[in-house]
Amino acid sequence: MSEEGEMIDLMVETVRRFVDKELIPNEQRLESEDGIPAEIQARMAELGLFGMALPAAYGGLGLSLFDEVRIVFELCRASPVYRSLIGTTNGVGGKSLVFGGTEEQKQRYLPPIARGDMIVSFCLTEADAGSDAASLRSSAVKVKGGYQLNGTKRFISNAPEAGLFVVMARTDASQPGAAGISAFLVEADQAGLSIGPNINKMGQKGAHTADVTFQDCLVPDGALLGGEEGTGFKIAMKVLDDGRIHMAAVATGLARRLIDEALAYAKERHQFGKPIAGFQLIQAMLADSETEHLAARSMVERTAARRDSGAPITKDASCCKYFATEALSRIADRAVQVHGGYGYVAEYAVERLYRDSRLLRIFEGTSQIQQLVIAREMIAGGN
Ligand code: COS
Repeated sequence: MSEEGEMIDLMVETVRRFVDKELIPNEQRLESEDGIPAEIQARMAELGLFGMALPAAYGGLGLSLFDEVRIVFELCRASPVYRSLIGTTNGVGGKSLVFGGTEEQKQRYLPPIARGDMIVSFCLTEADAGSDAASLRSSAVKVKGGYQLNGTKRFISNAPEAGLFVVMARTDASQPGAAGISAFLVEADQAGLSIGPNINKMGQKGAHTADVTFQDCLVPDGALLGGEEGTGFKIAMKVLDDGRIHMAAVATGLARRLIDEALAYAKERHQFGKPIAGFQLIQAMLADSETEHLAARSMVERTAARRDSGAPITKDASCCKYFATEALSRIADRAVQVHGGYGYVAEYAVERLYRDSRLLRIFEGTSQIQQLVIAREMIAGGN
């Protein structure tokens, strides 16, 4: 095996131990302390997790997408709240800079992001522009020396922690669709930027989501991502392609955990004089979940490897996210079912993970948007 292969294997093993020894035992604290304890965040930074997908030239680990998903499979056996904090630095936020930033922008922002010193948030969604992202109405009007931003972004992950916001706003009011949208890099302390209260979600408590408002927020010309107007939407779609594979890997990791919880419980819980794992109706649920997990993992690994080889993967990225997150919901439901009444009470992890799982079929493109992308690409004869 190559030196690089050995290094990745070692990192996967290190993350596996970290998950079992530190992340899973501290899961209850995420909700009670409403956030990730500082010492765990520091350890995540030490392991390089904030910059694992960012290029080594800017201080990241420079992992391929294939290696990234291997790490994510392990990491997401623990509460997805941990992943959430590094999700936007390695994903939609950080990769916007990698794919679309100028050299100067990359040099300025990527190193602190990779170190875990600067969280990035990705601001695309608005109250009236969710699935129809290209209809967004936030504006960026050209003024002397920069742009003036106005508008409110909704459901922004990690907004309270963020040091930098990648903001999609319309620079050309005469273009109502994608072509009029540009991306901006807005630092958190910029006058005119304000963060709303943390939104009380069904699950993933401890991962923060808030609205971000820009009111006459003046940013310099250098804040325009890539230095070119009209490219914002395409950059967003490109980072979402990778993001959807990453999210499918999150679903796969979480599915593994739920199956492990269900299996362990089925072996220890006795009814009718024997462990319930001995009953075929329980076995059927375990087998269906294991099969779906293997299918999801195989799809993710194949698509990540194809993406690394430079193949177009828009369709397959959506297939992965669609299948893996829908499978996760079925697997989470079965895990609760195997636990019976205990699956419905808060002391058991499956109750929390069931709620956490539900978000995956919604964010970074709903299942219905994935279906739409898949069918569109099929009809257009795409990848
Ligand atoms: N990669 C690169 N470019 C892409 C792309 C991709 N994956 N997908 C679309 N584009 C380009 C198109 O080629 C088109 O460019 P041209 O006009 O030069 O041909 C432009 O972007 C607009 O694309 P399209 O016409 O397909 O846009 P639509 O408004 O029809 O919307 C969907 C496309 C629905 C797929 C998009 O709005 C979407 O993904 N919505 C969900 C948003 C989402 O995931 N939100 C989650 C929150 S953000 S974490």
